[in-house]
Amino acid sequence: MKQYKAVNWNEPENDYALMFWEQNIKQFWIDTEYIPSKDIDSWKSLSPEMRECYKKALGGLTLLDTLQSNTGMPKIMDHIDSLQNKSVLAYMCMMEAIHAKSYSTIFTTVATSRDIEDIFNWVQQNKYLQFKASTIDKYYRRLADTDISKEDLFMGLCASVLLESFLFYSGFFIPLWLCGQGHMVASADIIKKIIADESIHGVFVGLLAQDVYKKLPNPEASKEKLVNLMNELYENELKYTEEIYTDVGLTAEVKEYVRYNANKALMNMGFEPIFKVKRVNPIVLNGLNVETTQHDFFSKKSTNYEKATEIVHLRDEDFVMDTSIAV
Ligand code: MN3
Ligand code: MN3
Repeated sequence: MKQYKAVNWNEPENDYALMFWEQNIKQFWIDTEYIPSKDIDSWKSLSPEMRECYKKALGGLTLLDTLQSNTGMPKIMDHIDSLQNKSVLAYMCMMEAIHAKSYSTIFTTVATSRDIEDIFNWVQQNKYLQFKASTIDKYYRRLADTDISKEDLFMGLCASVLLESFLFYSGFFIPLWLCGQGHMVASADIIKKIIADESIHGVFVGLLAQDVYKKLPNPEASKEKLVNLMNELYENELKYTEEIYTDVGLTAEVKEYVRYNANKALMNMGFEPIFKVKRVNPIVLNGLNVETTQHDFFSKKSTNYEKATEIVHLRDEDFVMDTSIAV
């Protein structure tokens, strides 16, 4: 007969669950604490092409957060033995639902009901977005069975890290780029909170993936599958980027940012970077690097946020990566 176990936080199950739990709690926020309506004048000052790009970027982000909340986190949780790690994933799952909702909080202040309807229809019909979602979901669906291979679990965890640390960034580019120049700053406060969360999610799920990787029967073959998946998604990101950024002339810079974050995803899973990155637009990096905000994994709340008690500012080193490694 199955014995049901209760989660006991007084006995550490591993050396990181409590740390991740506490860091997640420190980063807690809800969308309604922010005031994107401050951006209405800024929104009106943007060109129609820029507004279109921004809406599509946020629509795409909404889709990814919906998938992560509804499927990714719950399916992964089913296959994680540590009850404390499960609790961390459950918390992250709840934050994914807040993320998905927060884009609507931005939409409702800048877009008409008709506009909003158009964006959600566009998301449902855009082949690149649908490809992203269905490709990742394919790996999540394999986790629906109780009896899965170690490789299925590894690939499911990797799919999650690719979503968290890589696939979001073609969408994050435009709010950061605008904010770095003083546009849509209030909405960017929300986006930066999401980025801080995705950063910790990618690191945590990446650690879970690394744990499973050590136990794989044929790690090299599994790694090859991961790299193939990454390349498949990368090709799709390039096309998606062209579709939404060509009219605002930012395609080349977004692609560079996509490669930069693809490398970060690989590093979260314990692998070497494979993409050559020359120079990421400093405005986008500066979009994160304002005095009032931090994004990194060990950051506390934004100083814009009343409950902040202790602030760790971003340093330039947070963005430094070795660009000499390339295949
Ligand atoms: Mn999220
Ligand atoms: Mn996430």
